[in-house]
Amino acid sequence: MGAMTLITVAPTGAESAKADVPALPVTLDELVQTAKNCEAAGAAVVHVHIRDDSARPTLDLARLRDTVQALRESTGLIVQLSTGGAVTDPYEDRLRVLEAAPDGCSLTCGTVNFGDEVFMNPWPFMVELYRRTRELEIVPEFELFDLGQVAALHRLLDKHGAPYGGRVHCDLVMGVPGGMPGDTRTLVAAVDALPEGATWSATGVGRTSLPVMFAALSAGGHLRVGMEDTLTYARGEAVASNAQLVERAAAIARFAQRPPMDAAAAREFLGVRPR
Ligand code: KMH
Ligand code: ZN
Repeated sequence: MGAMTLITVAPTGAESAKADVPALPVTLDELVQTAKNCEAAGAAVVHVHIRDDSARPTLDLARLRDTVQALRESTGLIVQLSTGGAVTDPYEDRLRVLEAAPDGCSLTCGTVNFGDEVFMNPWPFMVELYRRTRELEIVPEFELFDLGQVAALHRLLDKHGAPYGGRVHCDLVMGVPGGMPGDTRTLVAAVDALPEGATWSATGVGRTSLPVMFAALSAGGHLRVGMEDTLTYARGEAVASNAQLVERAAAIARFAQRPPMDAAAAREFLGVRPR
């Protein structure tokens, strides 16, 4: 079998308001339906942020547990919970996310300016989160918003050993105002700096979505798409649904002779514990 593309969908995020973006999945039913549609379109991983009854971001543990269970019942997707949450979430709440027992979680490798705000990931928090992923057998995905975070990932692995599952998989999050730009030369520099043997996906926020997608495919990487990162499909055209973004990514991956990986193959690829 030739090389395949892991597609992750990040359908919701913590930044957009439902009132501004009606297509954003914010209820459990909307999230589950979105996940099913995205799996059918070629996604293998879902990166999950949830909302409360008022559609505001929450890290409520009972809701997170219900979400993990519902996604497992309705899809074969690998369920990756965000430990980034919203920029206002306290560290303790972000650590507690792991108690919802997802397959995987995000782990951002450093603090970064995030638009007008700051996304805080100080070293002691990273280390404690990493320690808990190993203890609870949850596969971390290392989120890298700039090149300094790549250096911090090396430091984490050098000091604290390999992740649960034995694979190092990273996601380059590019084009955040305050982080690394979403262009090919920066992507190549980041990929060159990754730990030996690491695999990686890339996502370009906003208008960097397509350049980053093409650069990632040409450099042998994998893709993350979704309304967490991208709300405009084309000039002047709002994204209609997360599945629309996954369909486009899957089509481009097929053109590149790197068709989407299904969830079973992705489990093996990421070292995720069998269900
Ligand atoms: N919402 C951002 C502050 C993650 O999910 O781990 C952080 C974020 C990263 O989305
Ligand atoms: Zn996220």
